[in-house]
Amino acid sequence: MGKVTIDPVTRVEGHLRVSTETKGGTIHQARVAGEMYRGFEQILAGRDPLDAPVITQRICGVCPVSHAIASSRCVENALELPPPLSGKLLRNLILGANFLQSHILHFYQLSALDFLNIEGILSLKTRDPQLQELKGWVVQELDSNRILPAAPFLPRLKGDYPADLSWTQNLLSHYLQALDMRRKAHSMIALLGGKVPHVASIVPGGVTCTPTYGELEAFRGHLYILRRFIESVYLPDVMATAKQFPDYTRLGTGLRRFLAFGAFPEAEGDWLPSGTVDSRSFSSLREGEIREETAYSWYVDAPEQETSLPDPEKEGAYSWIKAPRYGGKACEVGPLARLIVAYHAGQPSVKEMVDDCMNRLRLNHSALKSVFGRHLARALEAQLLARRMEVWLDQIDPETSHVAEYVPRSQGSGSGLIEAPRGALGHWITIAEGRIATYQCMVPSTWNFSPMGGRKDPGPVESALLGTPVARDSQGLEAARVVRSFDPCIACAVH
Ligand code: NFE
Repeated sequence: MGKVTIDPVTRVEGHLRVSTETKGGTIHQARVAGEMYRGFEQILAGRDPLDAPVITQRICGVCPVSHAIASSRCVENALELPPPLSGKLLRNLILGANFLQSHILHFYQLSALDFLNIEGILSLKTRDPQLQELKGWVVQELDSNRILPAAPFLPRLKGDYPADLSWTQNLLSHYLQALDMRRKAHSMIALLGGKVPHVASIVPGGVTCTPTYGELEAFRGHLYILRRFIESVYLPDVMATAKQFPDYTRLGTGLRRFLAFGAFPEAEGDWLPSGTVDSRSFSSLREGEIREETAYSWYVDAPEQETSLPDPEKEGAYSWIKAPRYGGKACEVGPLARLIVAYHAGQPSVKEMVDDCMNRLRLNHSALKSVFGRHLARALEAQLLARRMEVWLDQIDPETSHVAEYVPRSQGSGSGLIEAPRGALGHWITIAEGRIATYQCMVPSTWNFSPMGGRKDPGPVESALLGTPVARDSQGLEAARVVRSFDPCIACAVH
């Protein structure tokens, strides 16, 4: 029996601990824990409901757009302020740009370092100028005899990094290019929403920006470059990396139960559908099935009313993350869940794209439920989304109003269910006497990184870690690859 704890998991926002126990060379028990309480729901009580989208954006610097939209939607439902179609389409463009930057960030800056043979690159002796430049990133040369490793490339966990140095060099060379692409995505958000992470234009009732034709064309120019990068660099890089690590197209399977809230409204309904898939069977979403459990979380138990009152001394608890359940069951959320729900709901463009990708990789569709399935789902979604954003852009009429007229109301209650880059996101509000009475957020990483629920049932990441083979002298790299495939954001998960 061996134990490996990663604390903190690096290259994530927030504080995440992963503890594993191994028996016979594989992980047979895993616990994931969020380690810092925040209390946004308490901060919101008593405030003006129109301030909720501004305050909840501060939950996270990676996905403020998603919180702004979920928050605006719950206030809109509570105060009966439905946004016009053009407001929804502008939000789609702002959120879409946030998805693109988030997925690119996740693969290149957050995940790729778990796979790249950096030491192999340093051992190469050729004078190739590109190689010399790459070496310059990963070490700081003091003089000809002494070198210092440079973060974030070195030092790193020991592991089975591949011998293929031409693939390594190629992927590493895209690291900086990816940073530039992310900057373009942020510029797109700035054109319609304000400088990230303070997206000012998303309000209950719609979007307050009034983009000119010139600004829409500037947005289109960035989008074109991003789409080309996704199609010709990002997706091919993910597919090539999956080929280097065939084991990880089988590992990290997890629950096989998927949930999506639906995303990107159009005139005829959501472009990406909502629903659940359990054992390949699709069902429509029923909001009443969503609950948060707290049996192993440091919160006061109050089964009939959602609560976020902290209880740091709670016996048996091990995480500041709560345990959302759908119909009493843990569910995986995120790009893979969106893809699988859309596939089983019969969305034709998703089906065609997934079938083509799996054929090209010569992999069965079951390989999607894996570490590389999640990476592929992100890249495929980015490709599909970048193409769809061009359609939304064509539908924007700068001459029309993008926001509903505000009619004051002093009470109501409502929910705002959307998809954030990392998965299903819900905000719920009740308003009394013009102030927020209660506010709840259920966030993608809360679903995926949940601790055990009331039936001692493990959360999605805890399940996905089970059965992962680990090296005898493992420092946790195998577990880190599984964990990171879910794209953790613990700032969001705990909020
Ligand atoms: Ni802090 Fe977020 C996304 C939201 S995740 S990054 O995507 O909502 O849990």
